Amino acid sequence: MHIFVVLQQPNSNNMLNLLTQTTATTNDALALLTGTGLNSYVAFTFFVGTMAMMAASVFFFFEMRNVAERWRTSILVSGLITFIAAVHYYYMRGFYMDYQSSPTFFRYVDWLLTVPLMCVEFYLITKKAGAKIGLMWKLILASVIMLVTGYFGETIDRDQSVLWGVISGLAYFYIVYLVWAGEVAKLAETAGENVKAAVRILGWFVLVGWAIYPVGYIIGTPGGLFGWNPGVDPAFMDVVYNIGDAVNKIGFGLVIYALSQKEK
Ligand SMILES: *C/C=C(C)/C=C/C=C(C)/C=C/C1=C(C)CCCC1(C)C
Repeated sequence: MHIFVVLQQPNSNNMLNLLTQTTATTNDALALLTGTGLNSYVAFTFFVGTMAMMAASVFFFFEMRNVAERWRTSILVSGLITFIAAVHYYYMRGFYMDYQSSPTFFRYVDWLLTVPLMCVEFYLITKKAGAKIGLMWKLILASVIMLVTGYFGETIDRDQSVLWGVISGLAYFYIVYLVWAGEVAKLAETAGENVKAAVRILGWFVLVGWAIYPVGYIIGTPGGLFGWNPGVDPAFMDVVYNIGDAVNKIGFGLVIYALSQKEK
């Protein structure tokens, strides 16, 4: 698609011209990618993010054969998380190249599909210790409430963004609670050293890795937090999200993969 944008530049009338010229107009996309401004970092991290998510998906899907049968679903879900993100990143990357902006909408669609799946992972790895299906639904419901209310506050009902943010935050802390002290933590306690250690690391992902999103929400809210607004460029938050997403989604899956290797 972007190639066509370049092809249709008025000064690229013939193929030879197109192949040999290096005028500024044909190099807009390249300049965006290789430049040093904040926009360039966003564009670049969209590219690398897309590739990383794709590579991780291939890895998880192929490694499903190499893990014990009882871990296969967990590894499949890890692959689905990065695969869904890869498709979104591919699209968001293209959108950014065309418009140098990254609508909040796409990120939320991605989150709405991937975050509940990450929550399902907690159920899957504690299942053998007796986790009930009800725990899975609690985690899914909390994550959906967190994201839908967050979306309302960030786009539809901006005036009430503090209220929506608080509701969303409560659902978030409920997930943190389940993982650190509630049902998930208790089940992990009886599931053996490896599962316990993995749940602990995944708990850090939820507590620290996921915290970049509410921080971005607060920074992007007019008036910020209690009237304090650091005035951060949205492009900066895009770079943070692009790097954070890769760590949160690929890293999360790798912790589960490592667990499956220890528990052959
Ligand atoms: C791969 C994507 C992930 C792990 C996204 C996670 C997103 C969140 C934990 C978002 C949380 C939010 C709040 C806790 C309050 C403000 C609104 C949100 C949705 C940004």
